[in-house]
Amino acid sequence: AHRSTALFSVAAGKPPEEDFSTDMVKALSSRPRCLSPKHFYDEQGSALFDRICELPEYYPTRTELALLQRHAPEIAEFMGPDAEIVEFGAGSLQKIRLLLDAMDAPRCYVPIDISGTHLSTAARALQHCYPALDVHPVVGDYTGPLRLPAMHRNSNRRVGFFPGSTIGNLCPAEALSFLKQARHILRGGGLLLGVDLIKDPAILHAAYNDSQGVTAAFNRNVLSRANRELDANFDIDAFAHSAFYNAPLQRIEMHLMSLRSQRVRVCNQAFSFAQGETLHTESSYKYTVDGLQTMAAKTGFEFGAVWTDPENRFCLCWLQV
Ligand code: AVJ
Repeated sequence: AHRSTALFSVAAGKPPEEDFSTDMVKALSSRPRCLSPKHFYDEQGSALFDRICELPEYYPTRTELALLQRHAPEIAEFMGPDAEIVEFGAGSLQKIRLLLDAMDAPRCYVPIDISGTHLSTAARALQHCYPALDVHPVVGDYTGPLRLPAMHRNSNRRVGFFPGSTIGNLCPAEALSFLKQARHILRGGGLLLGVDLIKDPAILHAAYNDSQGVTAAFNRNVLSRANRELDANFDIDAFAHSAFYNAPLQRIEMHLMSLRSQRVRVCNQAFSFAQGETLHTESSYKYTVDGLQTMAAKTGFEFGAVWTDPENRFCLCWLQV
């Protein structure tokens, strides 16, 4: 029988929309101005991100999919039979299919994502393809304290999946505390982590400055979202997409740069931008395999296996609890 995927458990913390208004006002009030990249993902932002994943310059998604495809049997061994899988930042639920197809009787799948409508649509589609799997979507921010549904009764272990180099959105200290929390939740299992690797800055630059301008539209959408949800009056064309590799900090930074001096209204408050002033909208940290190993060791995880592509662009690793 098909189970209903319409009911969500909500992760602890504020609803995403309320969080957006608080964070945006805070970002505009402080210097430097910095907003969490989680606010990119309203419905339109999630759709734009799905388009980014298909861009010729954006290599991470297709590289990781190839790694998953190629090593799924080995990964499935690590995950073990009768597992419950928790995915952090699950998005469109495409990658998990490669694992589900290789796994022995996966019992339950708990995708967590901040983009509620997008998640609900994707969860319904997945449930339809895997009728025996208990799909239990959770809407919310998984970097805060989490309230997960109790472990599935027919499952004996809980494993995690954190693909897409989403961990790169966390600064190193936040990444550490996320991994510590994950390790606590995943008692008895392990975590499959997908991470983008440090490489030729020209390749990184192209991935965040695509020729079709989809990444620019994705970045600017956070201002459109403010206009839609926060009664803001951003002149979207007066902000330029800026993305560059910050080598000392080993991260891509995305900013929105004011092209002229201007004033904007957000939530009934006025803010001014000088020409060239930016709103920092995202950091995307890049790692080395050694760096990941060191980080994992600090959190108590055991490094089980590492898989990389021939060009060393991306890596998947299994962290044993
Ligand atoms: C979802 C954080 C992995 O940093 O590559 C893609 C988001 N931003 N293009 C990334 C993103 C601009 C993406 N992550």
